[in-house]
Amino acid sequence: AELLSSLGSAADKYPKPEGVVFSYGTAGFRTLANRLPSVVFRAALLAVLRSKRLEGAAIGIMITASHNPEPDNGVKLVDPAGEMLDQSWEAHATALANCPSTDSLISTFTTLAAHLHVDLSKPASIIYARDTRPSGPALIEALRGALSVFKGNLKVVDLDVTTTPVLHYVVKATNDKSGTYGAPTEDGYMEKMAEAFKVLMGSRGPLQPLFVDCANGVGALGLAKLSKHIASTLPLTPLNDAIGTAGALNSQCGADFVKTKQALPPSIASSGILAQDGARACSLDGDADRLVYYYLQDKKKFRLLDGDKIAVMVAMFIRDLLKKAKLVEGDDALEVGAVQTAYANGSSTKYLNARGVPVRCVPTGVKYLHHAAQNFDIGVYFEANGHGTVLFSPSTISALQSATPHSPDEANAIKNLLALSNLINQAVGDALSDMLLVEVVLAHRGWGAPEWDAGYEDLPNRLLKVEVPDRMMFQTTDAERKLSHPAGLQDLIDDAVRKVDMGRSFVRPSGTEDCVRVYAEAKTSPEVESLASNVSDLVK
Ligand code: 16G
Ligand code: ZN
Repeated sequence: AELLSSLGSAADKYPKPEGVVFSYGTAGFRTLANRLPSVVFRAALLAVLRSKRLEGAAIGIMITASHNPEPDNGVKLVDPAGEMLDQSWEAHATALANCPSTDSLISTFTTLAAHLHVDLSKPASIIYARDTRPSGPALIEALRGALSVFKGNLKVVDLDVTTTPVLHYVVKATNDKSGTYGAPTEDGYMEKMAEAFKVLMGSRGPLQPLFVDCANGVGALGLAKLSKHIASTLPLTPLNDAIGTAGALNSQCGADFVKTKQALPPSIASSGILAQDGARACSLDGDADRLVYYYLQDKKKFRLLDGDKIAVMVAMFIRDLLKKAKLVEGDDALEVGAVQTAYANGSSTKYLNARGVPVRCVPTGVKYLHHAAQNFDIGVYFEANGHGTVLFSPSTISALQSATPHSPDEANAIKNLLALSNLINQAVGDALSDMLLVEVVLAHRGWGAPEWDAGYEDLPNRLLKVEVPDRMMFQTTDAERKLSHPAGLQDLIDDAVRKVDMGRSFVRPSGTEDCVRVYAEAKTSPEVESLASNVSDLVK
């Protein structure tokens, strides 16, 4: 009763804006920041409920809107293993966020606690962080307002301004009972990555400096910290690191800009730095969980090395290490598999299939990829947009730890595989960790960006946004590759696809914007343009 009355007075400070319907989507709640204080307050309440339900395991809360424009913000919850919030709890988040009044909030909170068998007297533990958005501090106030209701029985860790993957890591490390995952701090994470990077690099390097576009976001801070540990092997040159400049975040730069525009950020184009011999660059997004690479072919032509290119290169590298470790045949064989979405370029899927790497296709959104990747001994997952990581199953780790090598080469391969499992974030994709991974593979192969790029040629592709009266009319099946509704539409799309060489196209409702997305690929650019516009016309 005391709890509910302090909940009431705290909640009164953060009324729900009228006429807005909130929904916990693929990446939590995300919208204009000024609509979000009540949502953050309520998301924090749910985080406390979840922690109490899980015997006080630490739950993470991240305030970020990733690659969205600066006026947006968002909130998402992180489960104890460092993964996205369990899907069955998303509806509870949505229910709390949409309560119209304090009274209905209190009753929904009470009902939820009862339904979910939460003992409110249990301890709870919350870890939170935010990105660099100017709206962050006000939302953190709302979050603290909710936490203050549970005083005494609540352990709180404030990570202040940091990247999304750092928060996921700290949550996972905090809950790791064995204490072997790493120190549960940002420094602990940087040290763990740097250590593994050094093992993998051995006597290689120093490498040519890497240009890193930080999207004018929080990745700039993470990059600077990481740089201190590894600069002697991999010199890093930050670009677009103006975190204090109003309006700069994700504007004309960052991974999303580069991937959607398939072009250099104007600031990088005009600087001419990529015309230097062997120059390569990468872009992070606004919370540093997406990464794409690029370079100029013959110092002129922009060439994108996206999530698919990363996945293919990394999967083949790991497979080769497994071969060297003599772990691809027999009873103790370990399998590396890849998980993609329908957006993966057809050429990447074909490349992996042709080399015997199993590929699974799942719906868009990290949570689907992550879970599918857990079914492989070593699961490589990347969305084409640069979200991704590589998961080593617990039994794979113990198999590697207990393997008996019969030669120095085998021993070396095993050591490198274990170091990879430490370098790569096991909780969620991290642009900084993925960047080190790419650099390690390039260094081992003795490749620059052009050699990496030469593996396969992307099919020309096009992604269009179509505004429709009701995007929920569009229902998908077969991992979003086909429409089940509206009836008959898929047949028309199939007809359009048949008209072009090597055509592929699909339509899905966006999980983050009020529109449907049309993807098309085909053998030539003119064919892909016509396919994309034909399918868009069918959808309108
Ligand atoms: C979210 C997803 C991202 C996905 C994107 C698709 C997470 C953490 N993020 O940002 O993986 O690519 O949505 O957006 O899952 P869309 O549904 O608007 O196409
Ligand atoms: Zn992001």
